[in-house]
Amino acid sequence: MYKEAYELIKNSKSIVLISHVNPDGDALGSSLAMLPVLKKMNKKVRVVNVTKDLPSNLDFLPGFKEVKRELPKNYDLIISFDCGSFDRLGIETKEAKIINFDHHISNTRYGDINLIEPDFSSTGEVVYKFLKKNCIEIPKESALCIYTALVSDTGFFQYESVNERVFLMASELVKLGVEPDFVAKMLNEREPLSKIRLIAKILDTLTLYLDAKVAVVKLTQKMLKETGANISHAENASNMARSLATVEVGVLLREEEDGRIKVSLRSKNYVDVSKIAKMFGGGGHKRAAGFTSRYSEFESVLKELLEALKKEL
Ligand SMILES: [Mn+2]
Repeated sequence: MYKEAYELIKNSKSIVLISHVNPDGDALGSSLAMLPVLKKMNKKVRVVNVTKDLPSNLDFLPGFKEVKRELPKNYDLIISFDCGSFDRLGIETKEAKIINFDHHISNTRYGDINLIEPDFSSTGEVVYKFLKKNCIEIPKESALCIYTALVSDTGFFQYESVNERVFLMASELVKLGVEPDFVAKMLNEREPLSKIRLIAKILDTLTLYLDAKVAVVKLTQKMLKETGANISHAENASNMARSLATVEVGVLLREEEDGRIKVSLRSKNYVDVSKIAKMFGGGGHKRAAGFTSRYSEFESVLKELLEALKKEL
């Protein structure tokens, strides 16, 4: 499959690298990792993400400024990254062939070639495997992007997906010139004041349920307006809720611009939140998943969710 994907790339002229809406470090990092590789192969390449405000803490990734919101006029191949279902790419067309790089267990396999590794730490790791399998030299810029993808999705080597293979990959990326402290400072030490103000508001809503095993925090559009923060600044809120000693599942209920409510779930030890997200039409990983609710009031969303969680606790 990895060889097949390489053949398809070789036989394509104009390629789109695209990741899911509201991208994280893995989504953007893994797509940007392929940019210098394809440029070296003399391909016409455009990196696309339809999101209006990309997370500013990822602006150090080589190629960040080249990311466009629109597809080019002509292209013959789409490569998608870190995206469990086609609709999360935010594009209409399905005309070109698709290679689907991902590690979500819930991936719907919408590609013509699907490189899905549910046990992998990150989509960055799938990209790394692709480069290795095809004996492609890893450019320094790609190493930085893959490393960023890796630390973003493992919370800097904290989660269950971290194993010897991950450290061996990290070791090689560092050998290729990645400076871990630089990446950590870029990702974590450049917070805007608006984000800290937003987090204060979100944490103020923290409520415990089900014998304090579930912690729920809320984000409203009003909070975004009051603080001037954007929605990507709330990314960590469910992790913070989970970090409480008694808590197994941390939940963020997020009011979207269109009034719908997005639910993100983080578990600590045993609840498979991808299973719960799937029940409500979403997806993700065992310890991190999400869905958009059919309800648009916090109370109804929460009632339904707590009923589902109760059975798993
Ligand atoms: Mn990922």
